[in-house]
Amino acid sequence: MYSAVSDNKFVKSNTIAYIPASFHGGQGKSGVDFASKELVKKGICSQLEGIGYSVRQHEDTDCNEFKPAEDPQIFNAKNPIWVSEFNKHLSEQVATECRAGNRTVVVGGDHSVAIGSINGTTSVYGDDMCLVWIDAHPDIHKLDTTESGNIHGCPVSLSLGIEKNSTFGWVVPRIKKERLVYIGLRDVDPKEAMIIRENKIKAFSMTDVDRYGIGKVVEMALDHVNPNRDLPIHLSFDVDAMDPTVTPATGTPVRGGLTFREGHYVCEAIAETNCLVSMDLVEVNPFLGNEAERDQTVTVGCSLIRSAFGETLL
Ligand SMILES: [Mn+2]
Repeated sequence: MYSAVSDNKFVKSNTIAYIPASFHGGQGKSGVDFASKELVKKGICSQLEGIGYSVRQHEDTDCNEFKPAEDPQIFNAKNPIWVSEFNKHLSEQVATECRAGNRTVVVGGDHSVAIGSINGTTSVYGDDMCLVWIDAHPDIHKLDTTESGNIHGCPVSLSLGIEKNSTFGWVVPRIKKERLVYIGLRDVDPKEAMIIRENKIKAFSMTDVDRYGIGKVVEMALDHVNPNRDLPIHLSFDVDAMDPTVTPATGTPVRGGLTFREGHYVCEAIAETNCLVSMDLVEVNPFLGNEAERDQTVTVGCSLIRSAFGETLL
């Protein structure tokens, strides 16, 4: 039987832990917390079994259990305690699976869930882990630079330690600046652009995708963070990296994104490194758009995950 399970350099088990991160408090639109259930309904777990994995499906967590009675803003940043407490729980879930030697796929939820997902994986894989961030936005705001106040725009700065705050005191910022790379950027706030430049973070915008083609961009990105392809990779994939014609049901769509094939190619090329140990798939919002748009976005979410875990066209 066909199997996509590769000879991974870090993970020996063929188990993937499917971990719902049904959380919407990192931004203002409800619905994103229902995405994980929709991917399950679409058959993501049986699809992964179909390509050779054994899937451990975690139960959905009710994010309201983590909502405090009082949650004052930090500067503009909204729901800081809620975001922190949900992610602390998620981090422990992810760490337990990584420690057991399993791959993890965290399905959001908004992109703030990367805080817990990354803290969990790096607590096991250490500070040489590479972070490949596929997104229209860099999500590298500090709590005092975000104008929207939505913490889904801040997970990168918390994971790198560019932002430190006692509310997120449990987060250990293990990702090194030189181990982070972006692909797909096209909506960058001036203050974020300044943080990227000051910290000399490698970023490939859509202009680079146009200029070099996606194949060359992914190769350059991996050469930067993982030149010998011997370090573990965490892939954090925001579906708004894709063009809105491909994944319309998402909270902050930006035109001019990755095509269907470009997005899948990124996942396929990362799978080929045999270094991928964990992934986030975030910002699918099944409350947005019409029925066909929602269905299409969920379907593409499933196929991006399959590609990252080794499904190939031939
Ligand atoms: Mn994002």
